[in-house]
Amino acid sequence: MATGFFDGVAPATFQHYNPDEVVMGKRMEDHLRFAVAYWHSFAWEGGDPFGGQTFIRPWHPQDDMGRAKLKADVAFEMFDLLNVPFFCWHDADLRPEQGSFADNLSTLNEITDYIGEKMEGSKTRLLWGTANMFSDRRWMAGAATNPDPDVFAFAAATVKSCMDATLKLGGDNYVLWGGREGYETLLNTDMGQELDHMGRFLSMVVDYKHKIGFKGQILVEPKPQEPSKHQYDYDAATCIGFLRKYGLEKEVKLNLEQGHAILAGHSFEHEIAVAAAEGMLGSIDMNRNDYQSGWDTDQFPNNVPEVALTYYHVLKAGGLGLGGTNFDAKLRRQSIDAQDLIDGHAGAMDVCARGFKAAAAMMTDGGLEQALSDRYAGWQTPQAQAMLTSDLDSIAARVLSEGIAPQPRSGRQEALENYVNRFV
Ligand code: XLS
Ligand code: NI
Ligand code: NI
Repeated sequence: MATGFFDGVAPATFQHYNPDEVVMGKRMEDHLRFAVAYWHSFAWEGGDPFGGQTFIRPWHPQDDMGRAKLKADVAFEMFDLLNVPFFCWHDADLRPEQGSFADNLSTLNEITDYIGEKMEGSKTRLLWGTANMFSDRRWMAGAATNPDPDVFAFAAATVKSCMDATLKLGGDNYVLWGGREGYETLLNTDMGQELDHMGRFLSMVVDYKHKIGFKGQILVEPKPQEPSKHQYDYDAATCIGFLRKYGLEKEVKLNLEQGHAILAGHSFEHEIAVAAAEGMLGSIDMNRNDYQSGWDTDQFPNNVPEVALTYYHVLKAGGLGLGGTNFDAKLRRQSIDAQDLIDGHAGAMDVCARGFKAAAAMMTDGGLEQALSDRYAGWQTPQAQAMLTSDLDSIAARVLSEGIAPQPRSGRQEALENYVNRFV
């Protein structure tokens, strides 16, 4: 029976997103793999640092299993209305408020059984699950990096329970985002010890993945700060260095987020290109930050030229694979209607589809790849290639003997920007 929450809501309409349209030999739905983020759409109540709840939902307050099930009913109604292939969750989004670990475990098992039954009647699959180890006060000094070993133990038990639930629901990925894995002040922080604990913790996650036969990807999600002043997973490059140090580079990939890239002083395509260069692009959290406020505003994406460059680099990297496009985005707190939830997601899907098609058209046209191969053409010569296995002495001798004198060439940035503009 329908909950009635979406009664009277106008259906999602799309100008650009057509799941069945074949682009570069594959259905658009299978390229983009859109996912709804349970937390922003159903758990967040509309608060900001200056005010509390603005959304009045029939499943509030979220402290009771009956209302947790109503929330799941509404969520699956929205997945159907949007015809969205995936969703993502934290444990704390799904089940009632946290108590003891035993309470958390039994409510998580109960609600994920319930969600599993709902999935049988729905097309929507699980893109990823994760543990919320940042909201409850027990996590205030970190989870795996907490100075208190009891918190490390609680974190290990929590991640185990969330990996079990992800496996049970057939998830394609398991994500770790360490909002409190960092510090506020070095005056009370042993950074080296915390990093070693985080590396060891992640190794245990990987061991457990293999033990339970989880075939999905393990992903870490970089973010430079907020809520912690300094987060250890600062950006893609920092995470890659960390994974290599602890020998996890073959086991763990990255879940990259548009807004986090901006907070780290990068473009989103920079982060994707860094991960792709290492074969570590796992999945993306698609959203948009306000460029003036300097914090993680988690808005729905609506900038087509930015999205086009994002998907251009995703396509260059070979696509999203087991990953997807998770809308880690929330309504503005004045957008209090059920209709706003539909409009936010449908608009985001359309913007991504439009950007994606522009990216595919640029790939097919090949103009940017041609410009790249022209720019690096000098490296095709045997002398240039030989330099890469040579040494400074021999190269210096050749510069003298051949009188090598570089001739600067235009980088043609404006022409390339004009080229991109023809597609977006
Ligand atoms: C917060 C993160 C979070 C992760 C999942 O900024 O983006 O939502 O994606 O814990
Ligand atoms: Ni985020
Ligand atoms: Ni995210």
